[in-house]
Amino acid sequence: MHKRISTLFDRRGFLKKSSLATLTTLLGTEIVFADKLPPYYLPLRAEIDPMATKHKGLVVLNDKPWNVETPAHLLDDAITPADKLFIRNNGLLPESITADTWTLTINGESVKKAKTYTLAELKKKFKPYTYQLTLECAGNGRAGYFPKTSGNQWTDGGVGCAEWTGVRLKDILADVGVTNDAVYIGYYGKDLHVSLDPTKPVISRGVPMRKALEDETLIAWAMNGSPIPLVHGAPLRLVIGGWPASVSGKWLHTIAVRNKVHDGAKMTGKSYKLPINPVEPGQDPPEDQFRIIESMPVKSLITFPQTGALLTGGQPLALRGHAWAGDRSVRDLSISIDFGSTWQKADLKAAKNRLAWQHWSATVTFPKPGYYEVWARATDDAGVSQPMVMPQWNPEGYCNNACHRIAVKIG
Ligand SMILES: Nc1nc2c(c(=O)[nH]1)N[C@H]1C(S)=C(S)[C@@H](COP(=O)(O)O)O[C@H]1N2
Ligand SMILES: [Mo]
Repeated sequence: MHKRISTLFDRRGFLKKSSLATLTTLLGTEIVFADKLPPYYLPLRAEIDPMATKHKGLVVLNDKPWNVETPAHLLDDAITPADKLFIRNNGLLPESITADTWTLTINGESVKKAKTYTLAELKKKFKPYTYQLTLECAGNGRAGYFPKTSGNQWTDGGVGCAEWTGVRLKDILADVGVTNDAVYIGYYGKDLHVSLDPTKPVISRGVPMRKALEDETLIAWAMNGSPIPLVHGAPLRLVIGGWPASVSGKWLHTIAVRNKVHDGAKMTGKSYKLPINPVEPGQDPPEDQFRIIESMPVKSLITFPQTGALLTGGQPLALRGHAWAGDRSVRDLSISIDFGSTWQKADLKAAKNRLAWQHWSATVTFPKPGYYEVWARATDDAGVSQPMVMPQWNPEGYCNNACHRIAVKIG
């Protein structure tokens, strides 16, 4: 423990002034008897429990930092409600958020002149837009890879599609003035590294200008018509649908317009990258043989019934769920009840807007009592389908878009 947090203490083991300031900010209040803290003692902190506002059926994969997924059957709503949206934090929640004084700064090598807006100015100066946007963690599905890869073992529930309201990043960038050499944007948020060391960056990712300038790329202050919940990035976040949700920066205070590929935390090394060439499962190629994940692959969920359902024979079963395909749209959703031997087309609806998930429904009839699996398989508008069981293995366990499968027993 001493070693990991040693940067917080001075040589005699007292909390440094800067560490105390960090803690005070984090707690949102003064530590009254700070001068009485024993050497090398780190206050426990009265952390806000993000699970207090969540549906009881969500599954905590990690609480330091919080990583929480939503079982598929709880993703049945057309638009994911706040209490059912997955949580993926890389650091500690910033707890003393003040919407009144919050600002967004646009800076970087490729702006004509850096500019800062208050939240109120953003709301007044630019036209607001509302879009349903699918956010999926690139690590969603990691638990399905064999051999096992390290990281949070997400099954199917690191995804959701909420309705976000805010202003277009492209409108803000036009107001600031971007130079011709702009290549990428990078975000900065107010969360803290788990070590409490304020000099350690948590996550600072971004996207190329072509994605940053899309109509649906929002600087959002509302989710499903209400202020964004703390755990989802209050009071302001970047929301970029269709790409790894790691590019949708929470607790957003700064966007840098870069003249090169953004090199913030978790943009370098192998984070959020896939091998350029297929690798043998278990092999880990050198860093220069990886590429940054951009649009997420085609995928779908069966949200009704819940896996393990016991049904009485004879009646047809109505199934439903959602399908999405990164920057693309989904053109077909098919269902199999015989382990992928034959497929039946589902009724697939168009998306409410670009980058929102699409809803599907289907009715199946089981020939006789017994055990079945229902498999769902989506195909995108470029003709690419989900792999049935496991896609190309990769060392970080990203982008597992294998068909979602549920078990049903007909009695
Ligand atoms: N500032 C900040 N932004 C962040 C993260 C974070 O840890 N800190 N996590 C990212 C990752 S990896 C994901 S998958 C999404 C999760 O968004 P959610 O928790 O609102 O579902 O937020 C992204 N934005
Ligand atoms: Mo993520």
